[in-house]
Order: sequence, then C-alpha cells, then structure tokens
Amino acid sequence: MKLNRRTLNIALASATLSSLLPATAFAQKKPVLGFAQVGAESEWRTANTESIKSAAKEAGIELKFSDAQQKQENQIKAIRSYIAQKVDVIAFSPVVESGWDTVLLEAKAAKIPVVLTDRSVNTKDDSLYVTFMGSDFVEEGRKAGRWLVEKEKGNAGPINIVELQGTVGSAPAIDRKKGFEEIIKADPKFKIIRSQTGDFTRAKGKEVMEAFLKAEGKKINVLYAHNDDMAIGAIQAIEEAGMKPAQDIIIISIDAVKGAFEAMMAGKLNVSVECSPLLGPQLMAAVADIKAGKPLPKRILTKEGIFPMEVAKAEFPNRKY
Ligand code: GZL
Repeated sequence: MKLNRRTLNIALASATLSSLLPATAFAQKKPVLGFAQVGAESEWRTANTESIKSAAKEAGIELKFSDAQQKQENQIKAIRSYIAQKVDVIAFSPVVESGWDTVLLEAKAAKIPVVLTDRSVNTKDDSLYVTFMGSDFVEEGRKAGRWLVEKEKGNAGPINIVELQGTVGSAPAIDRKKGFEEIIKADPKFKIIRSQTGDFTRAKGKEVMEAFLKAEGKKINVLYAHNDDMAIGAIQAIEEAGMKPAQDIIIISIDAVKGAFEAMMAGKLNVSVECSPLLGPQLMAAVADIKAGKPLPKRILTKEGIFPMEVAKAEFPNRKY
C-alpha cells in the first residue's frame, strides 16, 4: 500500500507525541463517587455497604465512603466534603426524609449529580437528584399486612398487634407503617395496641419489646417489626418472658437477611418480607451512565419477594445477604 507523505507525517507526529506523554495520559480518568452511608445499624446496612464497596471495585470507580452513625448532620457534612473535593457523582441513603434541600442545592450549584439509594427525600424540587433507586416500602408493608390477613382469616379476633417502627422520620418507617395499616384497616379485629421506634437495631428492638411485654403481656398476639434486626432483638425478649416466639406471638418482619432465615429455621420467626440491600451494581451502572451523559429514569425500583418460615430452609442456600 502506497502511503503518501501527508499520512506518513501524521503517523510520525502522533508516534512522537505518545512517546512524550506518560501512558496514564491516555488512560481514562477513573470516575470518583462520594457515598454518604446511613451507618452500620443493621445486618441489612452491612450488606448494603459491602455491595457498594465491592461493586465500585469491580466497576473501576474510585469510592469515597463515609458512615454517618445514623446522624443527618454527619451525612450533610460528608456531602459537603464531596462537593469540596469535586467528585464526579454523589450518592447517599438519606437517614430521614426531610432537611436535604439546602445541601442538595449546593451540590446542584457545584454541578455534581446526586443519586438517592435505598431511601428517598421529601422535596418539591426533584431536579435536586438524578434518580432514586430502592424498594417500594409501602408495598413491603402491604405484603406484611396481606400475609397476616391470610394467616388469621379463620380467627374472629380480637387480634392485638404491637409494632416496632424503624428510625423516626425515615422513609422505610413511614411507608412500612402506611402500607401495613392500609391492609389491616379493612378488618376491625386487627388492632395495633402499641407502636414505638426500635431505631432498626437489635438492642433497641429488645428493649422496646420488653416494655411492650411488661405493659401488655399475654394480650399481645402479633409483633410487626419494620426490620429483622428489631425482630431478632424482640425474640430474645419474648423468650426471656417465658413465651414462645412465632407461636404465642406471631412475628412478621422485613429485610429477609440471613439472621431472619436462621430465626425462621429455628421456628422463632413466622415470615420476612424481602428488601434487597444489593444496590451496588445498579448504583455503579448509574454512575457510568451519568458520566457517559445518558439519561436515567427518575425511579429505579428493586424487585423483591416474601419468605414464610415454611420455605426458609429450601431458600437459605440461595441467599446472597
Ligand atoms: C431499607 C433500609 C432499612 C432496613 C433496615 O431499605 O433503609 O434500613 O430495612 C436498615 O434494616 O437499617
């Protein structure tokens, strides 16, 4: 093939140029993601953190990570530090629904896109975030309610329920309560006689269940816990009170973490509604799309099931968290 002089000169020039620049100059700069995590309050959260860290590594995304110990002011501080560091994308799981507009406006002014994962925020301005990826907590509450209605369809009642709520003001606590009540309100035999936050932790779940048992004792027929960790804490309290969990008191919880499957296989928990923490891969795909200038849907929904104790043994080997 005859190469003309012009082509030869271009080839020569680019060869010279590339020999002068360090190899890294041509390597794509790694996207930098700043992630402000809620804390480490539950098995679910631990699995969520693991999913995000491993997916970032897998995707070649540089991850800056912070743990807010369930305090909003710490998450806001972390987001501000990511803005100052000029990261490419900011993502976080808002510990509570409200109080985010100011810091999200700062991120918008700095032209740093924000992704909400797991929990959403209360804002009138949905331009403050690119997308919200996570579960439908209202539907999780409905699934819990539907399971109970089915379970108790032959029972005339009254059926007294105590409720361990998640973190006050958090989207999962608000919505899981809403969905559950939407279903049980159809039948007056169901009555929530006590409802208090256990802040999604085992320790607090046990403490509050002890108080419920002291106040209501054998009147309690059902415990509805907004997550497995509080249910597992409550199981300890029920046993220490000399009662049989999942028999004397029916126990319904949410997350479907390994601890819940172990409790179901031990016959101490009746059912767990799945809420997947494995959001890491979806988040990294969103970061890549944002960097590539691709549009994202405002809402990315996680699909999930429900696991009664009868299927726990068979399902357990398939569990990824
Ligand atoms: C739900 C998540 C909740 C879990 C809890 O998506 O935000 O927070 O249900 C966790 O276990 O603490």
